Amino acid sequence: VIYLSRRARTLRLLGFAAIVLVIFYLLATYDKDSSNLSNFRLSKGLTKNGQSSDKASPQLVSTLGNFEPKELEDKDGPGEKGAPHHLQPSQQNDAAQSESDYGMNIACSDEISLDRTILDTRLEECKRWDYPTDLPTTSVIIVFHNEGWSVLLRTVHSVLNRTPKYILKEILLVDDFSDKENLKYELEKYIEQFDGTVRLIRNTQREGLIRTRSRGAVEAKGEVIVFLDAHCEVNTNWLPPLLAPIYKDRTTMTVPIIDGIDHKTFEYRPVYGEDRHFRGIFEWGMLYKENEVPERELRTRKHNSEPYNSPTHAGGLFAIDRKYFLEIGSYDPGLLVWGGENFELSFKIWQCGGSIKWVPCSRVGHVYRSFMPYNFGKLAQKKKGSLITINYKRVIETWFDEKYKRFFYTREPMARFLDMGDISKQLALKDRLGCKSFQWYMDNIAYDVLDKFPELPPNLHFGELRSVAVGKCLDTLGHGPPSLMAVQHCHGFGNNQLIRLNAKGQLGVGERCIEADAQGIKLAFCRLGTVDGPWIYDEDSHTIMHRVHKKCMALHPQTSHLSLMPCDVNNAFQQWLFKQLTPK
Ligand code: LR7
Ligand code: MN
Repeated sequence: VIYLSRRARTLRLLGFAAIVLVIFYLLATYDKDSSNLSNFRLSKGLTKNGQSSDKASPQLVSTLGNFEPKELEDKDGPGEKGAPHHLQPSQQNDAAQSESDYGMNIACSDEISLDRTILDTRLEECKRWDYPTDLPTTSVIIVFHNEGWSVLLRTVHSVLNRTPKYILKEILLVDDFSDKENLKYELEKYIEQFDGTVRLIRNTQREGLIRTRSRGAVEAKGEVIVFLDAHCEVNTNWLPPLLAPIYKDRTTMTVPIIDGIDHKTFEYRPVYGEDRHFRGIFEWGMLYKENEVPERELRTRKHNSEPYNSPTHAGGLFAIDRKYFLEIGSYDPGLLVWGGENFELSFKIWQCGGSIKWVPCSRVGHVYRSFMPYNFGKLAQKKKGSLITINYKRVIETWFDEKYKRFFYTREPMARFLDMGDISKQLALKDRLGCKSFQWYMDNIAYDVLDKFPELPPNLHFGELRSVAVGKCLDTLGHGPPSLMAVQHCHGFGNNQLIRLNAKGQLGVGERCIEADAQGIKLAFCRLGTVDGPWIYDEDSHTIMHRVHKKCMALHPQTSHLSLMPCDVNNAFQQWLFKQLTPK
């Protein structure tokens, strides 16, 4: 038996009491919502547990905040202050050529300074935040495939010009197997001037943006990684507001507000006016949507410029703790090229104990292209449409509960037949991280989705809708709403000919609805928040009746115009057959 002096015993007791207190403290501060990821929280990383929250939280001050530039540059020239730039009539050929090569007017961009100024589109209040001064170092990762030179490099310059030096560890350019000549040696030469701050690595085959980003995350050296598309311009003091929430809680991912840069004139335009906040949601075909932030969410904040929770994000632009991103498996490596990865990451983060915040004080401009200028490469020798749907299918099969999977397959009936590959590793990851159900996510985070996109009634029929009289199929012709529907040769691929009739009388194509007015049968926007419609299909006579007008869908024998006519069950021009399709 070891005999302890009274003093030593007291010390031991005190030490013991201290340990008990610490354990008690840890239990008391154990956040139930994120208990599944508590091992992440306690692991070495950016968690600032135990640090006074004053230091970790931004403070609103009465003067200019700590990272604000004291004055903004005032320059004149093409595109300065984000103004639209117009080319001379003689340059229209170059403009047209670059628009068809890149989906944006690179000829216009080429005339604008790489260091151009843009308008500060933030809320006034944003200038008065003091952020923690020991923010984590950051790698800005820009993946690219055949981007225009001046657009790519303006992205780089804007980051260098508008980011505090000691936070910016590096800009990591990841080339996804581009074949444009100037992106080879010339680019390597160009970035030498930045003395290693700008690093370039290259894929040895086309990987697609999703895998290329995951590779960037592995190669990055910063504590936090920020992804940007290769046609962005970051705005004033964009980075500290993205880093602050991550610094406080390393399982938070942050998203800037994305302003628009016009693909023809490069005008920089704020996406929303003052005082309105939006967040990312989705409809059941997994199309990305934005919705005004519900009161319930806004109320949780003290100031209008503070970050707020969002169910998901557009995909391209966000910040996340690097190790956390790798711990949650980065992106599902089974996702190919483009699409769905934003949902995969969002569901994973929320369901497995993390959070996503949109940050009003961080603004980044993005060029929305006129069309996608690249194909999907050898990796994906399938049609673009079905490839993206395969990605969606992997994501919903991994993260949705049965009930919600049904909504997806109702909206995308062909997806049932697509081969999504093996998702057992994703399911194992979900299990290992102890992630919550999709129902939990819908109830607590994405609670505004069902208001906009209610539960979908089952389809009574889906497939192509063929006219008995002429053997042609109902077709949108690829036009957006409002536009007249037509009939075309039946191609069997679905797409613009994939028609659904649900149990509540709604006739739909993709996310759109088919309606009738005096002009004829039309493709229309579905009324937000509704899933019903006026149509009744009679299995015996094969007519499609409009319940309100009590008339039937009819094809004009001579003009092929579609309209409502008094029902005549014996008229072949009013008879329609649904034919179920399988992917070709
Ligand atoms: O095979 C490819 N390899 C690549 O490296 C294809 C693309 N890329 C690069 C490309 O050069 C670009 O830098 O990846 C980046 C994104 O590709 P874009 O710009 O063609 O995508 P997008 O802006 O049309 O689409 C949005 O959705 C994508 C879905 O996978 C990505 O998440 C994009 O990052 C995303 N963009 C945004 O979120 C910006 C806001 C737009 C919106 C809505
Ligand atoms: Mn983009």
